[in-house]
Amino acid sequence: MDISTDLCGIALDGPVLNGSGTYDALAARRAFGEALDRDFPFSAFVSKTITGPPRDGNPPHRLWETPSGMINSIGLPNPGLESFVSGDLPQLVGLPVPLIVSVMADSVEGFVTLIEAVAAVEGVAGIELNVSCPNVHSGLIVGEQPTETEALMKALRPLTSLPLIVKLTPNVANPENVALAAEAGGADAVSLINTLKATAIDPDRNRPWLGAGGGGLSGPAIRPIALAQVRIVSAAVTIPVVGMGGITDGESALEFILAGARVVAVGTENFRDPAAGIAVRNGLSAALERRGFASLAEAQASTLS
Ligand code: RRO
Repeated sequence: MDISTDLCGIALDGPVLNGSGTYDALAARRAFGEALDRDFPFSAFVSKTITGPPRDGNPPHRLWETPSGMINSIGLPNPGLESFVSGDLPQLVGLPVPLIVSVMADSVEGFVTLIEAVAAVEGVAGIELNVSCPNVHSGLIVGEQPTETEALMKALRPLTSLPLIVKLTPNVANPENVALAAEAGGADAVSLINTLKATAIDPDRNRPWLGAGGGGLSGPAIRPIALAQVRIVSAAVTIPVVGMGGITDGESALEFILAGARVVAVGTENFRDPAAGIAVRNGLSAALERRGFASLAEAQASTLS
């Protein structure tokens, strides 16, 4: 089964990526060594989101398991741009697959600094702009406003010829309006969905379980919402869509392709099984074959809108 594809010019040997922040490729390399490079679980790797200044992240607890899902309140801990560029980034460009670096800032100027620094590094294949984290409260959430999203993209687009992928929030009534704004501003692709705002209460302490009070829900519990949003967004825009939200196996990956996603990403399932990407890739080939598709491209083209 030929499952090779591309994402806005990035050639991929398969359509399964990781969701940003759900898989630590450097820790996995330390744990699994060369075996990991021989069968890396994803066809492109998306880094954890990086900010300009270093961040500690949210107070504990940061994770809460729900029926068929997980709430995270991680709060974007990261070493900051400078340390990332000199430390993790040179190792990440050495992974056996294309690297997409995820960045986030609370101002246009902050995004400019991040993009200029990351785009200058040889071997970076693309940049994902995270305008949708539910756990960072910096006033206006750019990705909730089409006008803000378009203005941001218009400011950033001239800075690099690398593909720019905008990570959309599901926490809006009409995600297609934000996607259309990203496209109008020059985005090469959109990825969705980020997590859904959620909380969990600890009745014994009579307060939220998560240290920051709430977080973002992910996992199979959100898959039907993700599928609906991928379907409506991919019907609205002409740029490719990276679909994610509760993918656990080949069948659920195929659901996203048929909903209009060009490629898919595995997130929460990586916490349960670090080799989930391999199972999803192999399962997708089998699922395509069972449905009589001759290739992934045929399934991508068969999408109903
Ligand atoms: O770090 C986080 O808390 C986080 C981020 Br940046 C994001 O984009 N989505 C999410 O669920 N958690």
